[in-house]
Amino acid sequence: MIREDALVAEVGRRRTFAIISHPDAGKTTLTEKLLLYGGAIQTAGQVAARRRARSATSDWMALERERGISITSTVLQFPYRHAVMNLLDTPGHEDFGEDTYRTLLAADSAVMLIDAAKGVEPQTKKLFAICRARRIPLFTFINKLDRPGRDGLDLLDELESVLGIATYPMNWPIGSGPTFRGVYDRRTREVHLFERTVHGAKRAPVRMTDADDPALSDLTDADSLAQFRDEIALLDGAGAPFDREAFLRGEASPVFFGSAVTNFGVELLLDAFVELASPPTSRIATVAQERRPIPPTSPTFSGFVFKIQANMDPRHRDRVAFLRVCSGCFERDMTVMNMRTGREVRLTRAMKLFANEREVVDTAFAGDVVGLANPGSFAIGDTLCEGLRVVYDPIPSFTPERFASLRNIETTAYKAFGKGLAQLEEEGAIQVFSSLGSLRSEPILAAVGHLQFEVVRARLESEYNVKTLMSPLPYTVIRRVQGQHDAITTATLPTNARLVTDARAVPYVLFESEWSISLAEEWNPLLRFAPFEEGIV
Ligand SMILES: Nc1nc2c(ncn2[C@@H]2O[C@H](COP(=O)(O)OP(=O)(O)OP(=O)(O)O)[C@@H](O)[C@H]2O)c(=O)[nH]1
Ligand SMILES: [Mg+2]
Repeated sequence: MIREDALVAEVGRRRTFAIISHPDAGKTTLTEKLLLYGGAIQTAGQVAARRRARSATSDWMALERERGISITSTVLQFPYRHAVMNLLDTPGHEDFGEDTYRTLLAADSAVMLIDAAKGVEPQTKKLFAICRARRIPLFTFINKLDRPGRDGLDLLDELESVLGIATYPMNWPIGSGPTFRGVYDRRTREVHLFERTVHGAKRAPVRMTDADDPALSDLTDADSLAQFRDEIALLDGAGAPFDREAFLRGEASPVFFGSAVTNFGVELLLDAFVELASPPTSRIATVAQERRPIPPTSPTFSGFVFKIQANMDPRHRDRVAFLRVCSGCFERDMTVMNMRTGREVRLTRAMKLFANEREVVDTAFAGDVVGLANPGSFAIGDTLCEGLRVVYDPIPSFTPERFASLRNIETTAYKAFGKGLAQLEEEGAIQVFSSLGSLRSEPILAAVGHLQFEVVRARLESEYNVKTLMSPLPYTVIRRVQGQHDAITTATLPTNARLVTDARAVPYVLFESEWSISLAEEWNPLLRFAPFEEGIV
């Protein structure tokens, strides 16, 4: 077993964080540049790459590369200075919000991206609310400064008024769009001047001068310089110093300005991040029916599965469970208890993850994310532990709002169809129901957003070689039916409602409207039509 001081030192080096925002603000681009500055990759791949250019590391799925959007969250582990970074790139699109939500549960802090031209967008608000509820420390990166954007002060004002978080600009831009020349670091009072490099693929040259350096006037026009100096005077005059405690409580966010695509400001963000972001902290778990915090440096290992992904590596075509280590030290070959199944599992095949690349891992510490080969032993939300029996809170499923039936076109491929659908359901990419009582009927897929359906069809075809036909169904509401088995199977339902079950034979009813639910309630007084998921944050 690892010595206590060694464990404390290892945990203290961990920085586990998610990058979040509304779609297209530049999360994957920033991820790529963080990897570049972290020395984890040599050349940054372009998002929405032109032909032959390398694609972004974290958008590894064929469909992501085709469409230039992130569909699934990605884990990238790399060392930076004294720290070990566990970076989680998340998809911004709300249809994939459940995956982003689960990934945020594994993070200790987050970097929120804001498009300088657009400000606080709807999906950013939703993700912010999740961070706020969990009091996750939040960094803000205002991106795309190379393009004409909104005024810095105006953006800060919006962050404060719309999100209700205090802001503290760590650096400040000089000019914007075509006149953007760099950023001024308010702590060191240095000006970092950046130059564009071809496609932003190499390290940006950085030169420093004094803030009052008259050379500044040679670099930018008089108007931009005057505005910059006025704004700095205003910020300095406003006074309050950066409050690290408020930041750690999730109440104040340090703000950075930059342009991920051209590398502006990325290194400054990374350096401040390593210094300010907190290492893993205690997490609440249930121990013998009692809720209590489990410190990350507790000597016994524990963690939970927050994500499952099949077919990440076309050479292996296996399923990987993503485990967030919450306490202690993980060792390969260790035997742990899966608290859901009550079974002991030996963790023989564990890997360090770098997007879809993997490497055998022998040890990992609280804060790390480890990939476990998953031949069906793990499900999302499972707690694994050694010694002390702890259970981390279950991960709720989002309530689906869209439904469709799915047909396998080539009946010969029925085995692959069943397997593909089961594995994608296990990932939480989709939920699958079947009509009660009719074994041979087509499966009914349920999702929060339409894009999930498209992804499932495309992945069934590319990963399982199964062609399918999908027909949308008119249902919009799902309710869990509670009551006696016989009363459920003989329930009188409105003609446009349908009784279905999930893979564990739990009965649900699909309705087209709330009004239809009232009818069902009236006709079946012995049954309860409960919300799909009770108690989601
Ligand atoms: N001009 C400019 N464009 C940028 C910058 N950063 C990213 N982009 C572009 O914005 C688009 C979206 O970038 P992504 O990094 O894929 O955005 P994302 O936030 O990961 O998007 P989703 O994962 O789909 O939510 C791409 O075309 C990028 O090249 C920037 O600093 N300046
Ligand atoms: Mg992305």
